[in-house]
Amino acid sequence: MKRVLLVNTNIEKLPYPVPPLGLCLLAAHLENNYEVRIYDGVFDEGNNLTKVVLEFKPDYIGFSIRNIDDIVQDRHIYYIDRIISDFIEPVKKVTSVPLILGGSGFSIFPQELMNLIGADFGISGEGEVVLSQLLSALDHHDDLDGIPNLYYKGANENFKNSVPALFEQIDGIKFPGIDRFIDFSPYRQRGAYSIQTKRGCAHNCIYCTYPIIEGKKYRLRVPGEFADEIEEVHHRLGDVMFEFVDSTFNDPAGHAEAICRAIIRKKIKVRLRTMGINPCHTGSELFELMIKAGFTQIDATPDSASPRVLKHLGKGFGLKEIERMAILLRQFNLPTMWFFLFGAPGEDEDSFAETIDFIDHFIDPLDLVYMNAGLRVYPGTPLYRIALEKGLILPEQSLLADSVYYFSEKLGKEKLDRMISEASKTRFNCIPALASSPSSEMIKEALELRKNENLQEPMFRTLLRIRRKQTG
Ligand code: B12
Ligand code: SF4
Repeated sequence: MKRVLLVNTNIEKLPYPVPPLGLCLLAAHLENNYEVRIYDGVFDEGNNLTKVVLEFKPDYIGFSIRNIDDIVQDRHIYYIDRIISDFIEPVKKVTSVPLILGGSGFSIFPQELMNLIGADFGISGEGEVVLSQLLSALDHHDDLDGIPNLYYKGANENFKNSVPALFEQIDGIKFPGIDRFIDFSPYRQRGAYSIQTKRGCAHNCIYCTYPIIEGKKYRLRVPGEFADEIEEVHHRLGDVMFEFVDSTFNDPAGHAEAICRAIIRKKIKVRLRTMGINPCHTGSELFELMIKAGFTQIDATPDSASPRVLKHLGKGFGLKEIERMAILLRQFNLPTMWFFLFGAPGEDEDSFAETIDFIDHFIDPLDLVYMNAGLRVYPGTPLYRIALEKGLILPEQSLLADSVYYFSEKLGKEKLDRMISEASKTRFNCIPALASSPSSEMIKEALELRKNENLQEPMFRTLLRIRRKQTG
C-alpha cells in the first residue's frame, strides 16, 4: 500500500487549540486504499515533522492550511511565513514526493499560495472525494484534466482545471472520529471535539468566505447518523465538549431541531456548543430542544443591530429578529458570546449608537460582547467588488499578506477605534477585538478558579469574572 502523510500546519492555540477535523475526514476517506498518518503540528509546531517524514516514508504529503491571519488588523498576525519556514521548507529538504495543499485558508487564496509555496498540487474546497481522485490519477499516471478544484504546477505557471467546483453530497463522507487519527488528549482541557451536521451556506453576507469554501448549497447529514457519531465518541472519550463547526447552526429551518431531537433520543448526557446561530429561525422550540440536547453555550453573530447596516451587510434578517433571539436567550438562560462587526458600508455614529443601545437593553451583562472594527476584504466576496469600485483595492492587488480592511467612509478607522474603546470602558463585558485574547496568566488563573470552585460555567464567564475583578 502506498503511504500518505497529512500535515496539520495550524499552530494557533487561541482562543483555544482546534483539532484538525478536516484532515481526519480525509484520512478516513483514504484509509482503505492507503496507509495514512496525520502529523498534528498544533503542539509540536513542526519540530518532529522531518523525523516523521524520514521514518514513515510517505509517497504523498498533504498540508492543511487553515488560518491565513487572525482577522484582527492591528494584531498583525500572519501565519503563512511560519507554515513555510517550519513545515514546508524542512519537508522539501528531506523528500521530493508530491506535495499537496488544501484547507479552508488555502481555498480562499489557492492560486497565490500555490505560487508562494511552490507545491505540486492544490485542492480548493472540501477534499475527501477530490484528493482520492488525485492520488488515484497519480498512482496510475492518469490524466488530471477531469479533476475538479485542482491546481497544479504547469511548465511555466500554475493551472486550475476548468471542471466546475465539486461539492459532494455529505452522505458519502465518513465521520469516524478525530481520536482515531490523532491524540485528542491535549485538546480536552480547553479545546473541543469538532463536529459537523452539514456543509454549505446559502446566504450572501457581503464579507463572508464560507460559501466560497463550502459552497452555497446546503448538504445535510442524516440526524440519526449524526447522533450515532456523538454517542460513539461519548462512549469512547467520556466527557468532552462537542463543538458544532457548521457555518450556520440553525439554517436551513428545521435541521437544527431535527439534530437536537436525534441527540435527545439517545438519552446521553453530553455538553454541546455552537457558533453561527441565525436569528431568522430562532424560537422557543429551538432553544428548548438545544438545552435538552446538552447545549451549554452558544455564539451569536448578528454583526450589527442597526437595521440599515444589517441591510448593507446582506444579513437577511433585521433588528426584530435579533431582539427576539436576545429575549429568548435570556429567558432560557443560555450563556452567549456575542460578536459585532463595526465599520461596514453605511456605518455612522447613529448606527453605532443603535448597536450599543441594543447591547445595553438586550444582552445579559454576564455575556461577552466582542467588538470588531473593520471588515477584512477577501477575493470572491461582494465586499471585494465594493472595495474595487471605491478604489480601495486594485484588481491585481494581493490581499494575502497585505490584508485590506474596509471601514465606512463616515467613520474611518481611527474614529471607529476611539468609539469602540470608549464604549468598552464603561461596559466590562464588552471587549474590543484587539484586547480579546486573554493572557496565559489569565487563562491559568481561570483554570485554577474553575477547579477550586468547581465552576461549571463556560470559560468565557470565568474570564469575565477575572476581568471584572481586575477592572474593579
Ligand atoms: C468553526 C470555525 C472556527 C471555530 C473552531 C472550533 C473548533 N472546535 O474547531 C472557532 C470559532 C474557535 C474558530 C476560531 C478561529 N478561526 Co475559524 N473557522 C471555523 C469555520 C467556520 C469552520 C472550520 C471547520 O472546522 N470546518 C470543517 C472541516 C471539516 O473542514 P476543513 O478543516 O476546512 O477541511 C476540509 C477542507 O478544507 C479540505 N482540506 C483541509 N485540509 C486539507 C488538506 C489537503 C491536502 C486537502 C487536499 C484538502 C484539505 O478537506 C477537508 C474535508 O472536506 C471556518 C470557515 C469555514 N467554513 O471553513 C473558519 C475559519 C477556518 N476560521 C478562520 C480564522 C481566521 C479563525 C481564527 C484565527 C479567528 C480568531 N481571530 O480567533 C481562530 C483560530 C483558531 C485556531 N486555534 O486555529 C478563517 C481562516 C482563514 C483566514 N481568514 O485566515 C476561516 C476560514 C473563516 C474566515 N474568516 O474566512 N474558527
Ligand atoms: S456570515 Fe454566516 S450566514 Fe452570512 S454568508 Fe457567512 S456563514 Fe453564511
